[in-house]
Amino acid sequence: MQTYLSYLSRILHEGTRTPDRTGTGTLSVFGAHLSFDLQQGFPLLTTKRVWMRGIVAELLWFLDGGTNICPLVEQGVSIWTDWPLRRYREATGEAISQDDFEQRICDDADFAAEWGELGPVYGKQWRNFDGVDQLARLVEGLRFNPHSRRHLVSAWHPAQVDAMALPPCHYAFQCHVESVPDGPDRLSLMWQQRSVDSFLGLPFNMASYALLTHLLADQTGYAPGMLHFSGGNCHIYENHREQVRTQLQRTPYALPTLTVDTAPSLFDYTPEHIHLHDYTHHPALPAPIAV
Ligand code: DHF
Ligand code: TMP
Repeated sequence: MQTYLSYLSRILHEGTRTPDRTGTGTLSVFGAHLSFDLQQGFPLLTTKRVWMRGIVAELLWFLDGGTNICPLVEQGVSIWTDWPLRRYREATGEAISQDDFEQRICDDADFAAEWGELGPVYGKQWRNFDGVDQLARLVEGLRFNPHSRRHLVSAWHPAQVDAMALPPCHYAFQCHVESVPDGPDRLSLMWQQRSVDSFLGLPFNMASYALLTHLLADQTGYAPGMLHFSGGNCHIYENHREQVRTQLQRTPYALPTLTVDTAPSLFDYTPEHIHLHDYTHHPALPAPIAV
């Protein structure tokens, strides 16, 4: 995890002050690469608590093709609530609290359909990009044509980005199968991210793509290999600087590990199939999210 801390330190020391859409202000660099060997442990930060239950819920929701916050909210996961909530407040002028908004999303299906929708975001594009189930194709390709260089999934649909609550930040990923002497073949994954909230978003993204690699490996019989991150605009929000400094003073613990119970298909996993072991971490570092 030293690699993540060095990356944060680079943005802090070499980053340029850049205004941004949310009006918060950031320090940013353009272009960064991080690599994690999934054989060395599961890349969940230990220098602060990272909320694995939320990460699992979000990834399974993507795999299910979800684009409405309702199933997340029903599981007590609020990470996507801010955007529909803001839309509702702006459209109605009602000063509704987040709790009341989420309660209505859970209680009233018509309300959820109208106000909980994020548009054609990740889940839609992964499972139904103009009729193509990219994930089903990916699994078939990995099984039957492992050495293909076309194991690519794109969430970036130019004709639909304007209809999304937030255009995809992690907009594509590619898989790769590699033979290893004296062992099972390994499945590696690289994801592309155009915009990177390095303190709040990236720790989730790292763990989410690591988990996806484990699930894909479980479905295809390969062992998890390398995880690569390729970032465009990599930033630290001004109001996260103190938390970043605190984090940089902390000494990482050994990484946790992850095991997965096999499910009949990539689309049948539940949180009960996914087991995180030995997660020791420093205390949580709360920070405001820029909406
Ligand atoms: N906008 C911005 N500005 N940054 C993001 O990282 C971001 N991520 C989105 C949607 N929009 C975004 C989706 N993913 C949190 C983490 C990931 C995420 C959304 C929110 C978050 O708030 N994490 C906190 C609290 C987690 C908890 O409840 O324990 C954290 O401390 O990690
Ligand atoms: P933008 O659309 O103006 O780039 O704002 C999106 C913000 O959300 C930006 O700070 C990056 C952050 N983000 C992540 O870092 N990871 C994610 O998974 C998501 C959805 C957003």
